[in-house]
Order: sequence, then C-alpha cells, then structure tokens
Amino acid sequence: MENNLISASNQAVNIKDIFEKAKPFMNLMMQYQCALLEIETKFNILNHELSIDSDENPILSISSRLKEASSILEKLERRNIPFSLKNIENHLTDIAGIRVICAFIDDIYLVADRICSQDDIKVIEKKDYIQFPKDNGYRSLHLIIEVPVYFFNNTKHIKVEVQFRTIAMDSWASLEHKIRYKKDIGDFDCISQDLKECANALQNIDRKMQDIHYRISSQRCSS
Ligand code: 0O2
Repeated sequence: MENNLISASNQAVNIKDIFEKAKPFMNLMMQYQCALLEIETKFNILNHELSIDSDENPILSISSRLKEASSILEKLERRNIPFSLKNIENHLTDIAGIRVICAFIDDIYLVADRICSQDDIKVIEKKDYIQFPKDNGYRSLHLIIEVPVYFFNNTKHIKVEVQFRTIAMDSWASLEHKIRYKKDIGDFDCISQDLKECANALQNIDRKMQDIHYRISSQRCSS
C-alpha cells in the first residue's frame, strides 16, 4: 500500500516535470494561435468590406489549423534540423496555417492583394500555383505573411501560411492529399493520371464560372 502511494506521487512529480518542460513549446504554439486569430480577423473584415461594393462575399469560408507536434518533429527531422524553439521559428513557415476559399479566381487575387497591402503585414513569400500549377495538377495561391502580435511584455512578428483556393481547387487537393502518402496503393499511376485529368477539367470549370460571373456582373452594372 505504501509502495503504491510512493509510486503514485512519483508519477505526479513526473507528469508535473513533463508539463514544466513542455511549457515553452506550448507558449510558442499559443503565440502562433494568436497570429491565426489576427489574420482570420483581417480576412473577415476584408470580406465584410468588399461585400459592400458588389453585394457578394468574395470569401466563402476560412479555416485555420496549428501544425501538430508530431508533424513539426517529422518536418525538422526530414530536413536534418535539430529540435529547438528557435529552429521551429526560423525554419518552419507553416506552423500556423489558414485556408481561404473564394468563389472565383479573381476574388483570390483581390483578397490576396488587399491583405498584402496592409501596413502591418510583411509578405515573406508568394507561390502562385494557380498561374503555374504543379505537375500533378495542384492549384492554389500560397502566401507566407508575417503579422505583429501584441502580448503583455513584447510584440512578436509571427509567420502564417495562407492558402487561397476555389471550391474546385480545394476539393481536388483534399482528394489528392488522401493518396499523397499512399504510394503503396495498387493503381497509383492510374489514379494520378485520373487526378491530373480532373485537375484540367476543374481548371476549365473555374475559368468558365469566372467568365459567367463577369458577364452577369457587367450586365448588372450597365442596367
Ligand atoms: P499538410 O499536411 O497539408 O500541411 P514546405 O515544406 O511546406 O515549406 P513546400 O512543399 O515547397 O515547402 O511548400 P508549398 O509548395 O508551399 O506546399 C505547402 C503546402 O501546400 C503543403 O503542406 C500542402 O498543404 C499544400 N500542397 C502543396 N503541394 C500540394 C500538392 O501537390 N497536393 C496537395 N494536396 N497539397 C499540396 P504539407 O506540409 O506538405 O502538407
């Protein structure tokens, strides 16, 4: 009985110890979470403001996620970077991620331009996989932006990865993501080829939808 009590209190000490050691990491994740809040608010404000002119919301949905600890470790290991908070901040740009789904391709560029031109936003990187799709058919506009976040004792400039997609781009990427890490599936090449064809078809649909939207909008303006 006494032994059990000693081992229970040892376990409690160990768990407390683990929490103490994890605190700096949890603090860093909290800061990334706050950066997500800042950027999400900016997109929500933009969406309200832009809807005044056109009576339509350019942004259909916004979702955000923090990278899981296991994925952070895996990414550092893959790049031969030792685990440290400094290395996470200096080398990983997608700890905080936001996905913005827009109705039309033009809306993506409009919203992206507006966010990049805000005074407190610094654009670190831009990858335009809409104009230049990846070989597998992946399309999306990626930005790495830095936003100041005001804490009690300091202000930190925190990086956030933003992915802009249309619904078509997003549904394709979600499906492709499912087979991305499953190279062992039997008809992998055939599925990749089919996915490529879907990507091309969806690209045409996005362009046609954009064109129809433009025609409707210009008729509304001239009437
Ligand atoms: P997850 O699980 O979605 O987070 P990076 O390693 O991110 O710094 P990379 O790959 O050059 O370097 O960056 P890029 O091209 O901007 O891609 C980053 C993210 O875009 C990926 O994150 C995916 O979310 C998405 N992405 C890029 N290419 C593809 C693709 O071909 N298919 C799909 N479905 N998504 C893609 P992660 O960390 O790879 O994955």
